[in-house]
Amino acid sequence: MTASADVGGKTYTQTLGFRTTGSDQTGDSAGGGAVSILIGSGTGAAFQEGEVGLSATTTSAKSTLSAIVNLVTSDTNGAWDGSAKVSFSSSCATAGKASFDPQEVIPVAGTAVTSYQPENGCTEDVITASVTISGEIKTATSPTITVEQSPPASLTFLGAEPPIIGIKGSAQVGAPESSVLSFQVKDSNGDPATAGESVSFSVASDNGGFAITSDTTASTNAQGVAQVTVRSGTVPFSAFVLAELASNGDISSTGSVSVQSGPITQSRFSLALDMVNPKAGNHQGLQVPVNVRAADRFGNWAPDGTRINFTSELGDIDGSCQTVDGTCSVVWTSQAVQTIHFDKQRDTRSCFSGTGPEREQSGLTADTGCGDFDRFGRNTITAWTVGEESFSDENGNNLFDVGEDWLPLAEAFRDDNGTGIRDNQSPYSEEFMDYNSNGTYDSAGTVFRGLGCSDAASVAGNCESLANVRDSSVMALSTDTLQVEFVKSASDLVGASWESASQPGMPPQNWGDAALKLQSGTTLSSLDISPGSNSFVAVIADVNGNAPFNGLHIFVTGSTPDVTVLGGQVRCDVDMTTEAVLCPFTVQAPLDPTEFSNANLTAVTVSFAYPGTTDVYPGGRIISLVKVP
Ligand SMILES: [Ca+2]
Ligand SMILES: [Ca+2]
Ligand SMILES: [Ca+2]
Ligand SMILES: [Ca+2]
Repeated sequence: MTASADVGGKTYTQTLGFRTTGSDQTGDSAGGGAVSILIGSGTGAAFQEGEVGLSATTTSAKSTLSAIVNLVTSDTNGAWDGSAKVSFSSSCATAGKASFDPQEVIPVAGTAVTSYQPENGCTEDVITASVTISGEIKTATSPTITVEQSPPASLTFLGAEPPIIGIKGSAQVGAPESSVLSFQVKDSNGDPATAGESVSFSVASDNGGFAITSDTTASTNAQGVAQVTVRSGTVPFSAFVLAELASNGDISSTGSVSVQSGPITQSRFSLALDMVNPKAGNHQGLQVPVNVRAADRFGNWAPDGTRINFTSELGDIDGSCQTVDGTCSVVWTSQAVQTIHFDKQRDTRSCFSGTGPEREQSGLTADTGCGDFDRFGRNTITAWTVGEESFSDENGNNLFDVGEDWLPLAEAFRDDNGTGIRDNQSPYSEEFMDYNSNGTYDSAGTVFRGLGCSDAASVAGNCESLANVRDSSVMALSTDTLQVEFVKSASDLVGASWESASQPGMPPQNWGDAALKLQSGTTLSSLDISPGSNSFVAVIADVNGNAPFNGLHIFVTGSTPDVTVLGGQVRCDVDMTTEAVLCPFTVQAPLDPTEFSNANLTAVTVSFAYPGTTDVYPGGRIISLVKVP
C-alpha cells in the first residue's frame, strides 16, 4: 500500500489505483490488495504504461496508420473487460490537419484501435488517448509521428477581386484601379499545399502601364493560396498575370483581370421614359418608370453601383439610382395640373445653334420649334452623373490627342422650355448642376474633360477634370380632354404653333388655354367637298396643344350614305409622342355632276375609344361638309 504516494509523474496510475481501491466499497469489501485500471500498450509483461502503440511512426499525408491502446488491471497487466470509452486526439487533429476514424472507441477485451490520417500541413504529431474510469481521467501518448508532405502538383487561378477595374484615373469616378488575383497551390491529392510555398508573378503585357504593385513573389497561406495585386494602366484590355511555382517552374497558371475604360462617356449615357404621353395632366399619382443606360467609351457597362441623379420639372421623381449591368431606373409620379416653370417669354429666347446630332449628343431635349410659345404640361426630366466628354479617337490609342475632335459640354441643366440653352432671365430660371461648385453656370470649356490624355494633350491642359454626362427627355402630361382641328393638308401645318385660345397672338395664359395657330390662314370650320376625292387632315391634341394620351383610338367616319370616308372609317392610334396626332382621311363624293348636286352632304365625325377597347371615350368633333361646285 502506498497510500501516501504523491500525485504526478510516474506514480500517477499508482496514485489513482490507490484512490480507486481505497475510496470505495469494492476495495473494502474485497479486503485484499488494491487493483487499479491502467492505460498503455500491450498486455502482460509487454505492457507499456502510458503509451499509445502505433503501426508506424512515419507516414505520408493522406495515408493512414493505426493507433492502439490497452486497458489492463494493475495486478496482472491482463486485459480489463470493463466498459469505458477511449478518445483519441492530437494537435494536428485539433488544427483540422488530421483525423481519426473513429475518434471515440469502446474497447473490446480491453483493446481500443483507431485509424489516423494526417493531411498536408501536419508535419509532426503526437496522439493522445484518454479514458475516464470511475471519475478518473487516464491518458496515454504516442511516440512522435513524422508526416511526409505531398509535393505541390498544380497551380490554379481562383479569381480576381474585383474582376473588372477602370483605367488609370478611374478612381475619380469611383471605379477601382487595382485588383487582387488569387492562385491556389494543390498537391497531387488535390488538397491545398503546405503553407509557405513560394509563387512568383509576372504580367503577360504591360499595356498602357498595367503592372504588379505587390511583391512579385508571395508565399502560400494555410489554404495554399498566394495573392498578387495589380494596377491598371491607361489602356483597357484583358490583362493576364502569369503565376509560377518558385520550386518548379513547370507548375504555372495564368490569371486575368479586365481593365475597362471606366468613366461613362457622354455619347453613351441615355435616358428613356417608359411613356412620354401618360394621361397624367389631370391625375395625381400616375407613375412612369424612367430608365438610364450608361457605358464607357467602348460600350462597356458603367461599374455596378454608379449613382445616377435625376430631376423633374413637374411631378416628382426619385433622386437617384445605382446602376447594375449598366442600367438603373427610377419612378416619376404625377401631381396632376401644375403650371410652374412655364416660360412666358419662350418665343423671344435664343436657341441651341448646333446641328441636330450635336443637340442630341449634348443630351438636350428634342427640338420642338425655336421661337414658339411654351406650352403647359410639358415636363423636362434630366439625368446626370460624373463622366467624361466624348472624343473621336482618330488614331485608336485610347488617349485623347491634341487635335482630336471632341464635344465640349457646358454645365448640365434642366431645359424646362426646351430651347437647348440654359435660360436665366428673372423670373424664369432653369436649374443647373454646378459641377465646379463656383455658384455660376459655366459654358463649354476649351480643353477636353475626361480620362486618358497623351502627354502632349496633358501638357496642353486637357484631362484635368471630368464633367457631368447628362441626358434629358420631354414628357407630355396629357389631359383628359382633347381638341380636334382640321386642315386641308399636312403642309398647312408647317410653321404651325400653339398660342393662347383666349388671347390670340399671346402665349397660353393658363393650363388648357391653347389653340392651334397656322403660319398662314386658319384651321377649317367646315370641309369643302368637290366631286370625287377630297383629302383632309384631322389634328388631335390635348387642351395644352400636347399629344393626346397614349393608346387613345381616333376614328373618322362619314355620316351619310352619299359621302363616305374612304375605306368606310379611318382609325388612327396614339402612340409614343409628345405632339399632336395627325389623322389624314379622304371624303369620297360622287364624280357625276348630277349625282353630286343631288347628293346629301352633312358631316364627318371624329370620335374616340379608350385604349385597347371600342368603348367610346368622351369628346370628338363633328364638322359639316359644304358642296363646292
Ligand atoms: Ca487618340
Ligand atoms: Ca416645360
Ligand atoms: Ca432653356
Ligand atoms: Ca459652375
